[in-house]
Amino acid sequence: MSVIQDIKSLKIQGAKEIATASLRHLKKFSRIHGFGHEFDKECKKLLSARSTAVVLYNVINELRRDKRKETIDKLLAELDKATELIAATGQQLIKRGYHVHTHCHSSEALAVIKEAAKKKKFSVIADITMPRQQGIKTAKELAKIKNISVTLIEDNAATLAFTDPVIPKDDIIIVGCDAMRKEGVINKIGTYFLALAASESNIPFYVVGSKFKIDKRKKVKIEIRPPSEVYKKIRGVKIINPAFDITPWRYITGVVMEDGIKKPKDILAILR
Ligand code: RUB
Repeated sequence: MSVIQDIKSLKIQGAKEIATASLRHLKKFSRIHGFGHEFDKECKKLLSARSTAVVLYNVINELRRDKRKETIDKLLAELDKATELIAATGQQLIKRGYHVHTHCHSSEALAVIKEAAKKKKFSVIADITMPRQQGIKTAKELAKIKNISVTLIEDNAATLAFTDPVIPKDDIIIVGCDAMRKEGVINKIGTYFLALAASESNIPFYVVGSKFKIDKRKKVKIEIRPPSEVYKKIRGVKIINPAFDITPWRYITGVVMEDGIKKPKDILAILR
């Protein structure tokens, strides 16, 4: 299978992973085809595979300004360094004994959680994340980490994690993001609902994202995925399957970035 197919099928998922897998692919591609017309065409194909997340767009833009193997290497190193810095900063949000709630599978949110687990014992509540259930990947990955106990819940049970003793009560919600825009934070479908519910119960809601998630594109298209991911064909019924939603900034407590924990107004200032 090609990298593009792996991205489309979600075998490779998450904004950062899509960008790093694409950069690695472009490095190999350029060895055979160089950095000319074929390379540009390959970049376009990669960009259209999953167009909502902005990381790939931002790195390809930088690469287009300086098309060299060294630029690819520099971008790959920067992406990894960003995660390392984010993890070091974000881990302080998680206190010993906390119940940390997360949605979908975000490598950057998980980096924060894993870093915190190096020194503290706590629990993580993972939403299953319908329809593609990326939460299972999150739960399995975190279950291997010493100091973390993991609970997997169905997305619609999330509000019970604010109020009900059956599910550990949330102390904090930490999610990743696909893009930070002036309208809000784009992340996996269901994030907005979670943020709304968190705000109702005064649970702090944090987003994790590197500078590569800053989205200055004029417009963004929310990816619509195949209806079959939601349900098989039903005669006379239209099925719509949007992959992401946009959480308005007023529901976000803070954003963990490489250089610290920012307030929504700080991000809006960067975006201006
Ligand atoms: C993944 C998703 C992740 C962000 C951030 O959606 O919404 O929260 O992409 O991920 P999908 P990361 O599974 O549809 O790609 O922190 O790894 O960049």
